[in-house]
Amino acid sequence: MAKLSQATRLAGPVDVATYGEYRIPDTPGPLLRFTGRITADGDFTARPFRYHVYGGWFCPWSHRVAITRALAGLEDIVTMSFVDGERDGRGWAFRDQYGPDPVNGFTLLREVYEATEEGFDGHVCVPALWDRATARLVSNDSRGIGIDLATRFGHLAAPAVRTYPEHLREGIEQLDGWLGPAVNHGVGAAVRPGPARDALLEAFEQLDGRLSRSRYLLGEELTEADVRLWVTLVRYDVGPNAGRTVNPGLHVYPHLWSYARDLYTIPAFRDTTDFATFSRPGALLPDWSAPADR
Ligand SMILES: N[C@@H](CCC(=O)N[C@@H](CS)C(=O)NCC(=O)O)C(=O)O
Repeated sequence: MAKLSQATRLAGPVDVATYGEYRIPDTPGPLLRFTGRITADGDFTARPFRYHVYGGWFCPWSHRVAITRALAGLEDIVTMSFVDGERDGRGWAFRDQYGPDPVNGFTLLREVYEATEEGFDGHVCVPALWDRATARLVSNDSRGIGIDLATRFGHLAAPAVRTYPEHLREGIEQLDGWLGPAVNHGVGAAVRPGPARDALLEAFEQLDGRLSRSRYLLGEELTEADVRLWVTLVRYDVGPNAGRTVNPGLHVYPHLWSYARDLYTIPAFRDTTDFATFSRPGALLPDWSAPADR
């Protein structure tokens, strides 16, 4: 077979006139259909170069996986690529800026899902973990992907940080039960006055107190809990709070704000962050490089 040129493996420009606006499918049933896990001896085991993460620079859930992958020292072991930040009715696609699909050569992310399940009619989202060995998606659930990258590859890489250590798992998931709804999922609705805004600002207040007493959320060890929170914090003042409608900015919580900047000094966080991909036009970017003093 002739080798396809790069151009034939790109989706072509976003074309809403032809393909319409992207619509989240309203198919009944769970939207996250792939929830496979990497285990020590099951169908999906940890091997070098076996897995690929399809991500999006704009996407906080992909960002979590990108940070965890870097902290786990897996950049050469689990590959990752990025879809374009714009979409039409065809959904996420591979275009010039972040390049083609390096694994399958597909032009649309939808094809990755369809290659796994014929006629797939669910949610075509990033992040998604692909298995080269069985040629299928393992998971499109960022939580499971993050935990597996953090815990299953220790024999293949030297992690900079173990982000999901056993003794802190309960604390990490407990925090998630609170911060998931109040912050990560609540921040969008907080642009309007109401319970979501109250819960978000109350959470920020409490986090500020907590972070005045410890460097990270669960003490002196950086964990998945920090990764999960941070991807929302870094988007806050240029995304949902770009018009400063929710509050004057993250800086009104001095400990939370210096904690967020402290994390930004770590390459796994800094190098996986591209503000342009998630900033509203004209949004004022706070000084993330100001010394964190922690
Ligand atoms: N709960 C999913 C959420 C992932 C998600 O919402 N991804 C967005 C981009 S940030 C997406 O691809 N959405 C596709 C869609 O809306 O159909 C996870 O944690 O992995």
